[in-house]
Amino acid sequence: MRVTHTEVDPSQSPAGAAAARLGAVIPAPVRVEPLPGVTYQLGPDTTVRATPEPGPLAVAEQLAELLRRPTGYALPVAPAGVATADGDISLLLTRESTEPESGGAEGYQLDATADGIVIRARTAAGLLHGVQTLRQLLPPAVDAGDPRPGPWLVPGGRIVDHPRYAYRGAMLDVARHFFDVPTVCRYVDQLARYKINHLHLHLTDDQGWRIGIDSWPLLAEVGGASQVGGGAGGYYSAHDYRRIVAYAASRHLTVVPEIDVPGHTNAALVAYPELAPGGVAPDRYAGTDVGFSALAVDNERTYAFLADVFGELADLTPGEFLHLGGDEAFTLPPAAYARFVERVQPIIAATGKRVLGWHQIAPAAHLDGRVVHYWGTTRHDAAVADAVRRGAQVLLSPADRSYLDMKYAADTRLGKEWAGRIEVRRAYNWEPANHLRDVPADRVLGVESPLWTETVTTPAEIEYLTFPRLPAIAELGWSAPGDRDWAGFRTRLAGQAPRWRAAGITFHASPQVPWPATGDAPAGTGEPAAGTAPVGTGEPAAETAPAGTAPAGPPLAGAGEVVPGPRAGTT
Ligand code: TNX
Repeated sequence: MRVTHTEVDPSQSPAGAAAARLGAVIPAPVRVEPLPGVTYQLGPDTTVRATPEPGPLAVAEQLAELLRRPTGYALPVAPAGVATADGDISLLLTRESTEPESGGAEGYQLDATADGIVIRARTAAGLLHGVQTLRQLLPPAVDAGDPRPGPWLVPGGRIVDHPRYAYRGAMLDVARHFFDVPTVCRYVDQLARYKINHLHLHLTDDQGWRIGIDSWPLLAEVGGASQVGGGAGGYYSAHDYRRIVAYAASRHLTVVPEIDVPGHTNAALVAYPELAPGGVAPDRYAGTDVGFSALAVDNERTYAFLADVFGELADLTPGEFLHLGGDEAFTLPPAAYARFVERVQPIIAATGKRVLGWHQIAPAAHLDGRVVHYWGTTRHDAAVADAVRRGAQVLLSPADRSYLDMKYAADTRLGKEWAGRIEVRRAYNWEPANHLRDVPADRVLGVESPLWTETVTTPAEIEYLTFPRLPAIAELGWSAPGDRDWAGFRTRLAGQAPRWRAAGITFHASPQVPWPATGDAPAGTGEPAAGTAPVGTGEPAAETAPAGTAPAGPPLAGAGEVVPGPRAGTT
């Protein structure tokens, strides 16, 4: 981030401190220009104004809804351009580009003066990213679900910002343990704070099939009724899934659904033994091994099945990608596996979607638009490099950097260790553009942090593994290398803790971060105790919204984000 005009000593005045805060944003913005001595104050008469179109008005309503509870102000939403008063917040769609032509359409410009806040962007997504920045510029109490005293000050200045990568993702494995719609929506809100724009849902695995498919009803009804450890499991009906898609869309995240084939299919084979090699039904599986299951890849019925499944999923999914999994099909010889992938890729393309698959699909024939999802731990992969030479793009989730299910340290209770332990500095200190040798920078589509859930059962556990590593990966996806450094990041990260506490977000109090002292926090890293009961979160608005519409209110900010149980501690 370039910060200009920093001649004010922040310790000398509240306004100076406010100016210093202008750059205290994650992901680091492209350009930050403080206006020393200038401060905006949100007040009881503030109106949130927006260009009178559905997208901007929806973003304005979200912002107002977020701010009403902590401030206690009415914060009406009104169209921009009429009777604008001093002190208003305006969200304006503009034709003018706030970013380079190649930068996509998600950029924004935020201007804070004593007279008001103006966020300009070319798209509603850009406006929402500007709103997320504005939230971080307000005091941490803005994240509280109950009334707080204020004052609600924003440092004066201008931020001009746009993302580095078009794809900034997070994956939630809802197959190993099932998570209900409110929990997924809560996660969406947490991801949106850090300008993540894709939610990858790992919908199927050996332990459970989580999406209702009309033409093969037993997949969900039978295949969904299990999970790791033997619990009841669950699945999303098409209606549930649409609610997740609509909620994510209201936060400008695109859902990327994954049906993992040909391996990781035990639950599907329990439901439909005809798809199993030899037609033999396997037992249900509630353990955590991988690689033992596979579809009957030489059976034509398998491809009719896949055409039905991906066809229905494509109809439910507005986003451009369908993820076919493709990892760890250890029982298949390479040639049979490649033949399978070469049959499935065109099935997905025929639905009008782009193919995304774990990088084991790399050796298969190229198909226009396909993306290989790298999850390895080495800096070179000959098959991936070759797939890129043949036209593929790469999505980066190196397991030793971006996997949210790896333990932080030896004493982390949750998580695994096969890709090493990942403290937040390790998650942050790598460079996507040159991570893989022989993969040119311009073939990298973006980055994603996957959360596998073999060891994860509650929202608090999801959060503990997600924070603070997700913000690190989010910054790699958004901010250019010249705008990033660990020393600055850890300081900005420390500033997020009071916000997470106010919002009730559980996090790992990493010893690598200079968290502010709170006085009331318990010692330790904040890891939830084993056996902590699943948390009943507030019912989100998404629950009540009709399918296919963007729900109005943010259920999960403020009070709805409060998670009872152990709070994160400080170091
Ligand atoms: C590997 S990463 C897997 C998953 C496991 C994960 C656990 C990948 C594509 N496959 O099946 O859940 O490790 O860390």
